[in-house]
Amino acid sequence: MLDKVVIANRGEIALRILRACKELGIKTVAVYSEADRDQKHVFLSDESVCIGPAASLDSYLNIPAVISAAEVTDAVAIHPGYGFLSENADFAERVEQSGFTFIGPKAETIRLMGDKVSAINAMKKAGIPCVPGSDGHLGEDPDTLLKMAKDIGYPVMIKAAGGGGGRGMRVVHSEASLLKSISLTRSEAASAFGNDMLYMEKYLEQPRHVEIQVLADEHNNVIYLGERDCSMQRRHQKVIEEAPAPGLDESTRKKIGERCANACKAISYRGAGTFEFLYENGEFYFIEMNTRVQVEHPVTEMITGIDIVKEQLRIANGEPLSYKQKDIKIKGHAVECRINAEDPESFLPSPGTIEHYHPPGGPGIRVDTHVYQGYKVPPYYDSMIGKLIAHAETRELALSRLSMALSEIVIDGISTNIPLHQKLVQDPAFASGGIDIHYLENKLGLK
Ligand code: MV4
Repeated sequence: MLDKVVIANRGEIALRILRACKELGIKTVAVYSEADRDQKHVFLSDESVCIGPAASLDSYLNIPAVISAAEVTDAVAIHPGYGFLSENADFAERVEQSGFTFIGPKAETIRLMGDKVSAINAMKKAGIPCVPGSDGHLGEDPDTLLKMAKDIGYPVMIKAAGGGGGRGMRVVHSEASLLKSISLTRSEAASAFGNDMLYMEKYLEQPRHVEIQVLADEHNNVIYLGERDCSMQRRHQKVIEEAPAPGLDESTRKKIGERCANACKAISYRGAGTFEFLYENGEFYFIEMNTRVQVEHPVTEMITGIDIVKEQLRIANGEPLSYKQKDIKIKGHAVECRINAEDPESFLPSPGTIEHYHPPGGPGIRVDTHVYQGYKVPPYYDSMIGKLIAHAETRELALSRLSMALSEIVIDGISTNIPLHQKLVQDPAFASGGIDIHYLENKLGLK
């Protein structure tokens, strides 16, 4: 097994990775910023290295600092978690060039998926259903663009090839605004991503966000672990995720899952990965692929019994997957609430000291968090302070357990979005299952 791993992240995912390493007998190195000396995983790691000041750019995003930490501690591999450097192809490349194992796909795969046009082209070729749209990048000729949009049919969406996760895109409802919208999106993309390449898709009006989790090893074995529905979101930040997706039947799951697994083989994918789809009228439309472990991976772990982070570590060590597709059985239903340190009304961040903390418990309850009584939520990073996950035989019971757990939690001293979650898990439309990606924003707008 890997001897020693650097955990190049912070917060709950750093602790999650640390626990997976410990279970596999792997030594751990925590790297932390000056604002994160009191992180729980720093206390629990075998070694720790301060890699710079609070600002992410000077610490968690500082490639030489992270690689130096691996060098001075004699580590063999680096786990990037999510966010920060996790989908930075240059980082993955430099990690490998420095003689360490990057726990994730090959740098070239990260690069392929980072350019959304090359990702879509690769997926189309590999048999993944995509949104009807432009074949590659948009050119400059106005007549060609107008004809393309007309053929696709309005509304269309203009997206930046260098964007993703909701950045750099625009809906166009009619011919009158097409060319203007393209030039606006192009200049925004140029300044935001340093890449002004664009593409065009049919705009799907009321889709759900359904994503497929896969695991692939270096021996051409690939499995899919079913799907997650992440439609409950606000401004491209997921709020509640669940698995399986309400109303998706076993044959549909098998069909799209097998396609994703085959696509992984076609591109020699390695590691954990997620195919993001829009799901509308029973059809899947690929939009992006994530090459990292995701925030919401626990709901998949709960319904499959598979430890995704341990599998990432085994794969990085060159081992074959611990499971075959026939071993994967979906058991029950899991729902996750992202707990943020923020005002539940204004959504403004609420950093500060946690004066009292009482976690919830009981059957089927999982809490992934790094916080503890006396912990100070710093103002420098993402406001997510943990995740509450409920698992049960049925979706109804999972929601009821979630509701109970939310009412048990005590987090005093800062504001959290727990009151919002309490309303959402009891919301009739959400409770009936299958809301679309606009549901939450519409609900919040109507208040
Ligand atoms: C779309 C779309 C509708 N039609 N593409 C937003 C994030 C990025 N990953 C892709 N996104 C979208 N692409 C077409 N052709 C609607 C969205 C979208 C969205 C997608 C997933 C989850 C939340 C969303 C919120 C708004 C828009």
